[in-house]
Amino acid sequence: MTFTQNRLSSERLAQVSAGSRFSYNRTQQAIGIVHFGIGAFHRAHQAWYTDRAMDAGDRNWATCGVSLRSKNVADQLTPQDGLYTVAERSERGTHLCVVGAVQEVLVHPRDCNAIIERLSSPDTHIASFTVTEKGYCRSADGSLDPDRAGAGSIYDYLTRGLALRKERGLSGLTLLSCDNLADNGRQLERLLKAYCAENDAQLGEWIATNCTFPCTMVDRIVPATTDADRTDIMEILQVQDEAAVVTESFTQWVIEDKFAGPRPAWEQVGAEIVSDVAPYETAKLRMLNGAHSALAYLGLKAGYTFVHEAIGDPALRSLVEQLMREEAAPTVATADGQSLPSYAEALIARFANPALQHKLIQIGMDGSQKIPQRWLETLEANRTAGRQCPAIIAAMKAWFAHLRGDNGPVEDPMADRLTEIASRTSDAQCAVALFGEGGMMPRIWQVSEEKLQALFS
Ligand code: CS2
Repeated sequence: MTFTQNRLSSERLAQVSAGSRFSYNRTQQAIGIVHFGIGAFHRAHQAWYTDRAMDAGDRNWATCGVSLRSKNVADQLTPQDGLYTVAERSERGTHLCVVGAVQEVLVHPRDCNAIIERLSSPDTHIASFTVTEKGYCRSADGSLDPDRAGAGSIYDYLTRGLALRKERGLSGLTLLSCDNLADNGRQLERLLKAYCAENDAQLGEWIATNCTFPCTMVDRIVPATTDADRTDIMEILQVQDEAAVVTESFTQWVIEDKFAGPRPAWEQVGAEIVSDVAPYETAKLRMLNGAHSALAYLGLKAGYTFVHEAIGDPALRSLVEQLMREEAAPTVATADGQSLPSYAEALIARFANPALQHKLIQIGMDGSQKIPQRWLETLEANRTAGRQCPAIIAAMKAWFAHLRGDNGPVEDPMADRLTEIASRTSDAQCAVALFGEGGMMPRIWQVSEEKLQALFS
C-alpha cells in the first residue's frame, strides 16, 4: 500500500509530535559520507549514530546513500527528503525517532555519474558499506571473483571515484566496511587491492598510501519492515513513512581507530573506538550470528516462523546455549573486561524479544556466504583443540535440509549448485562435497573426509 497523502517530508516534519527528532539544521549539512547499501540495517545503525552525532553538535556528516541492486529505497526515501523513522521495539513498547542524516539516495546504474562525483567531492571523507556478505564478490577460496566484481560492484565505483580524487589532488578516504565478515576492513583492503592489480596498479598504490580500511563490529537486530509495521508507525506518528525501520533498543558499534581523515564524533553517542576490534567481532560473529543461523535452520525445521518462537523451545534453546557457551566462546580471545558468559545471557534475552517479529527465513538467506565466519571458523578452532561441536553439526544438518527445499525456494548466490548437490546426496555425502578437499565451500575447516563421514552419518 502506498500513501501519497500526508507523507513524511521536511515540510511535514513540524507535524510530527511523537518520539524524538534531531534539532540540527539539515539544509546546512554538507555530505561527508557516501554509504553503499542503504537498506534497513544501515538506516537503523550507522545513519542513526551519525544523526545522533550531528544532534550532539557535530556538523557536515550528512549521508549520500547508494543502492546498487534496486531503486526501492530511493523510491521510499526521495519523496520524504531522506527522512525516516527508527522504531525501537521491546516488551515495554515502541520508541520512535525521526532520523535526518540521509540527504540523498542514488541508484546504480541510473545515477552512476552522480555517485562517482559524490565519492570525489572534497566534502566526502568516508565511504562506508553494508552490502551484505555477497556484495564483496568473493570466490569460494576467498579471492576476488572477477566475474562478479565488474560494472556496478563496489570495486568499480570505488576505483572510479578514487581515481578522480587522485587526479584532482584530493585526500584519500576512510573505507569503512560494516558487514558481518571476519576482519571486514582487511578483507575489503585485500579485495580492492586485487581489483586494482588487475585494472590500475598505480591507483592501487595511491589507495594504499592515502586510504584506510578500519575493521568494525556492528550489532543491531533489524528485521525487514512489514506493511503492518508501517501502519502501526503511521498510527503513532500521524504521518505516513514508507521508509520506516523497526529494530531493538540494543545497539553496538565498535570501530578500529584507523581513519584517513576527519570522522563524526561517533564515540560521543555510544560507539566504541578501539585499537583492536577482533575480540568483539569474533565473539559477535561466532556467538550472535552463529546462534542466529542455527536458530534459523533448526527453528524452520521445527515449524517455527520467528526467532522468539524458536528460542522459546527448550530443546532449541539448550542447543543454542551449547553452541554459544561451549563451542563458540572457548574459541574467542577476549579483550580486557569482555565477559562471554554475560554476552551469551544478553543474547538469549535479545533473541526472546517478541516485539521484534524477526523471521527465521530472513536469517536463513545466503547461508553459503554466512556459514564460513559463523560456524566453520568455530569448527576449525575446536578441531585443533580436540573438541567436538555437536550443536553446530546439528545446525549444519538442518542447513542441508533447507538446501533440499524443505523450507521453500533457497535464496543464496550459490543456490543452484548447492541445492543440486544437497538433493542428490545423504548428509554425509553432502558434507564431503561441501567441506572436503576441493569442496564447494571455503576450506576453513581442515577436517578429513573420514571424519566428515563419521560426523554426518
Ligand atoms: C542476522 C544478522 O540476518 C542475519 O544473518 O544474523 O542480520 C543479525 O541480525 C545482525 O548481525 C545483528 O547485529
